[in-house]
Amino acid sequence: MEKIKARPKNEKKLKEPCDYRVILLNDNYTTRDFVVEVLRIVFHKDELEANRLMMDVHRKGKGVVGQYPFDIARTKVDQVHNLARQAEFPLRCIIEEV
Ligand code: TYC
Repeated sequence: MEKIKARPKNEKKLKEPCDYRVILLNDNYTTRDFVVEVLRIVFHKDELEANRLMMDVHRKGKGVVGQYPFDIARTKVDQVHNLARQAEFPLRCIIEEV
């Protein structure tokens, strides 16, 4: 049987790109239905999970709605803010390095 060679000592390990959490923030003006829609459209949550997440953010003030590589996380944040702006809601989300 062929032996699997160990990585030579001087060979640098390639670092995995860092993931980022997307965190949704509660506010007193955005409707619950709108938040659920955003969670379905942008984060591909089903109805049940979207409702659960929305209520979790509503009760706790914020909550993680996904974890992605930086560019994807940033795009999701932009999508949320664009949808919120169009609908004239103050819904906000932020990213945080894992
Ligand atoms: N707190 C809002 C309300 O009662 C609902 C809401 C939930 C808003 C989650 C934002 O990220 C949010 N209408």
